[in-house]
Amino acid sequence: MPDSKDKGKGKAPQRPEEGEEAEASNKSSSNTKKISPKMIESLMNMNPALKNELASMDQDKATQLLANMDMSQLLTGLSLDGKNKKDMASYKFWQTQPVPRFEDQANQKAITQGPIKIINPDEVSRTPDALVEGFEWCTLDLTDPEELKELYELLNNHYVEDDNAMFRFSYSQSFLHWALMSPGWKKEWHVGVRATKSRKLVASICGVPTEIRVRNQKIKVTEINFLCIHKKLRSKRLTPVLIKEITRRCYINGIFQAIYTGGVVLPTPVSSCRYYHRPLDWLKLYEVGFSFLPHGSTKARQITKNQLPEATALPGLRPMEVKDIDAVYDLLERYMQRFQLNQAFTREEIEHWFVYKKTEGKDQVVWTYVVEDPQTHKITDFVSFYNLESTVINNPKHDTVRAAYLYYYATETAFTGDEKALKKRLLVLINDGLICAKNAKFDVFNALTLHDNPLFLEQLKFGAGDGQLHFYLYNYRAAPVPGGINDKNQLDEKKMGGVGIVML
Ligand code: MYA
Repeated sequence: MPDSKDKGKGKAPQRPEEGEEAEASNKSSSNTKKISPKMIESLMNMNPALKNELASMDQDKATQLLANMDMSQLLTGLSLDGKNKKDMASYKFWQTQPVPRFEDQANQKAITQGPIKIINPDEVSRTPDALVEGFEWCTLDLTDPEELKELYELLNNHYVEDDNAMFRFSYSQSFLHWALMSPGWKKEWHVGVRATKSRKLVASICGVPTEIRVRNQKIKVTEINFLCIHKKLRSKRLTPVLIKEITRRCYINGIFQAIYTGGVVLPTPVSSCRYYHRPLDWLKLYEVGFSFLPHGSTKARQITKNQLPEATALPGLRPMEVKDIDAVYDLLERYMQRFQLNQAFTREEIEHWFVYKKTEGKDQVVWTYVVEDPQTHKITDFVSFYNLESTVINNPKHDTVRAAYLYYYATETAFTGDEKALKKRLLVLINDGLICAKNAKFDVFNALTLHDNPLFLEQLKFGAGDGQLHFYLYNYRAAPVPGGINDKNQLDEKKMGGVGIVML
């Protein structure tokens, strides 16, 4: 089954684990015992240190050893020698960067939170490093529809795919506009590389400014995304050059920290979450090879199992409007503070990220629904999701899968201190989100194990995916933050309260 490949973001369509649904009642057994050959292959790609060590062993011995390691070891770059030795040496570039080393992060008691390196912007070079002959730097002007289209085309052909090259993310131009021109955005942080002769855009790395809180410390950061290299230019060490260039451009602008995510294990995740998938159109997902028919089930049974009511349940649920901005801002701000790592939104950002304004020629990217109490007219809850389609590669029947990704949500019930009531409320609120997504013709609803999601994922029939998403901070040290999963990569309500940020 596809997985977050070594270069992937862990976000391309990830199929629910084979047999997961059939085994739903047996969740307490260790996942590592059921590890499939494909999963082993993906894990190896995510853990080069382990891969090197296993290369010299025969397959049976390697499989046996893997079965005895737990998922967190496999995912965080631990090697096999039993001394928890982690292999920084294999990261030739990352070992030179101001990021925590694996061994620092394991020694949680010694972690003093804060910047790793103090940067003096006056000492930062005013010119980029040279690129290899035939290529040159460019700054993308995404307000120019032509340049937006160029980035769209680069990503559409070369961005994150699943391991079996069955699906590739297809960020729409409207999506890129939304994601990369948020309040305070800077043109210089939309970095490209062009082939000098043909002028063709062959690589990108982008950032937008925002503020996050790490255990109540507010930090100005750049959110880095859309690192992409044309397939023909892979494995030429262009990535470090791109990362150094965007770092230089951030430093010059007085930003010394960044946040980013990836499916690949790098030094060193501050948190890791797992993907979950809720089929909305099970038959289509089956036809494109995303969903399996669990052993002993039938197509009809799967369709029935995943059916949703047509009407939402919460009285007062309606699309968010401009007039709701203050109420959502206030509610989300309080809700966010319940998580160790969260986004400190401004009012302007709330408007940008959540309010859909119909514009001619632009596809809808974000759907936000508020719950307005019919009596008090107070906004008591909200839920949002965004649209990220994937191209289906080489399928005779379908070209795209329309995936809704759970974005931010919040409810007043969270502040009652009653955990059971919170769970009950979220089951209804998120189920209403599923219904809205189904009515908006989405095929699947994806969510990570962040926020309070472990409270509802299984009951709402989300299946565990094989994709992992790691969260990273650049030039900032912080003790690990729980990601809603335990050492066996299973949902764990005791591991909530960590990640409160959703990265696109
Ligand atoms: S994650 C999405 C990444 N994009 C894709 O997966 C799209 C499809 N794949 C590709 O385009 C290429 O395969 C990429 C690698 C570009 C991923 N993040 O050039 P190389 C390291 C960071 O020969 P290639 C997103 O957008 C690798 O470990 N590093 O490799 C967030 C090795 O270093 P080391 C990565 O395969 C991005 C080196 O690159 C990643 O041709 C956040 C090899 O370079 C990765 N996803 O191309 C970036 N993948 O020797 C960090 C590989 O040490 C931002 N590598 O092992 C940091 C903050 C910067 C701003 C700071 C401001 C203060």
